[in-house]
Amino acid sequence: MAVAREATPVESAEDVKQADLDSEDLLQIYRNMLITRGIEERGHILYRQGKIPGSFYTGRGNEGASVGVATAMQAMDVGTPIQRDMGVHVTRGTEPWRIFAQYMGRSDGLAAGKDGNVHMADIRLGLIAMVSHLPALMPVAVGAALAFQIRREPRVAVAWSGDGAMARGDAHEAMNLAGVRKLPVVFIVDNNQYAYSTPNRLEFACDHLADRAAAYGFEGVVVDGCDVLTVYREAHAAIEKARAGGGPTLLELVTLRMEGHAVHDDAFYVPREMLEHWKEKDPIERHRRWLKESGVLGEAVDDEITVEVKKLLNEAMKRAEESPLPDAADLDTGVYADPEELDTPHHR
Ligand SMILES: Cc1ncc(C[n+]2csc(CCOP(=O)(O)OP(=O)(O)O)c2C)c(N)n1
Repeated sequence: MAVAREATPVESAEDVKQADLDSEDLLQIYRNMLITRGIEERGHILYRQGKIPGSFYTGRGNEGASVGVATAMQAMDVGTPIQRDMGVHVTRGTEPWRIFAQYMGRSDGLAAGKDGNVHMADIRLGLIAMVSHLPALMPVAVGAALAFQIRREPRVAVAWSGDGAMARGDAHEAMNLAGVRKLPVVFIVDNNQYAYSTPNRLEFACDHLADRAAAYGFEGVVVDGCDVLTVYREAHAAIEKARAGGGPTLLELVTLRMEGHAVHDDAFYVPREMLEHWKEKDPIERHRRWLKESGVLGEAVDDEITVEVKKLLNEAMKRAEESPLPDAADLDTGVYADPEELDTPHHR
C-alpha cells in the first residue's frame, strides 16, 4: 500500500510563482542542466581517448533531479551528492575545468589526483566528497544536521542515496536518528530504477521507497525526477521546512538510469522499450519545451546559451589538460587535517 504523497507536477505560471522562481532562475536551471550533460558527454570522449584513468560514471537522465535540488539549497547548506549528481557540483559553482582535471587525475582536480572520477567535492561550496561505500554519506549528513541543531545554526543538510543503497543499514540508522531528533536534514533518493543490474522489484517490497518515511516519523514524497520544476518546488519546501524546525523529509526522485552503471557496462539488462519510453521524458528537453511554451526562452537566446555552454566546456577541457599531474612529494598533503584546522570550537 502506497503511503507517500505523490507530488503534482508544476505546470502553470501560477505554479512557478508559487515555486518562487523568476525568468533568470529558470534560464540558469536550463544552463546548469546543459553544462552537467555537456561535462559528462565530453567525459565519455576523454575516456575513449584514454585520458581518464579508472572508470567513468554519468548521471544522464538525472540532470533535472540533481540541478533541481541544488537550486533549492542555500549557500550555507551542505550536501553529500553521489555518483549521479554532477548537477549538484555544477549548480553549487564547481568550475567545469576543475571537474575535467579531476577526471584526468590532475593536480587541479578536486581531489588533486588522490581519488578518481565522482569521488570529489569542494568543501568550500558546502559539499562533502563521497567515499565508495554506499550509502555511507547519509549518516555523515545527519551528523552535520545534528551539529547545526546543537549550534542553533539555521542550516540544512541534504543527504543523497541511490535506490539500491537504501537497502543498507546506514540508511536506516540515518533516517531513524534524524526522525527521533527532528534534525534539519532532507533525504534525497535518486531512484533511477536500477542498482547496477538489479531492478527495483528485487530491491524493495513496498510500493515506493518514500513510503518508508512514515515509519521514521516524517513525510515521504514521490516526485517525477525528470521534471526539474517539480523537483525544485518539493526540495525547496522540504529544505525550508527543515530550516524552520519541522524535521526531515524523504524525497524519492524517480528517473531511469539512461546509461550503464559505468562506462564498461552497456546495460543490456534494461529493456530497450523502457529506455525508449524514458528517452521521451528527457529532463533537459522537457524543461526547454516548457521554457519555450511559457515564452521565457526564444530561439535566439537558446542558441546563445548553447554556444556559450559549448565554449565554456571546450575551454575547460583545454585548461584541464594543461594542469600538471600531481607531484609525488604532495602525496600526503590534504590527507590528514592540520592541528590548526582542528582548532575550531566544534573540535575542542
Ligand atoms: C557497500 C557497497 N557495496 C557495493 C558497492 C558497489 N557499488 C557501487 S554503486 C552500486 C550500485 C548502487 O545502486 P544505487 O544505489 O541504486 O545507485 P545507482 O548507481 O543505480 O545510481 C554498487 C553495488 C559500494 N560502492 N558500496
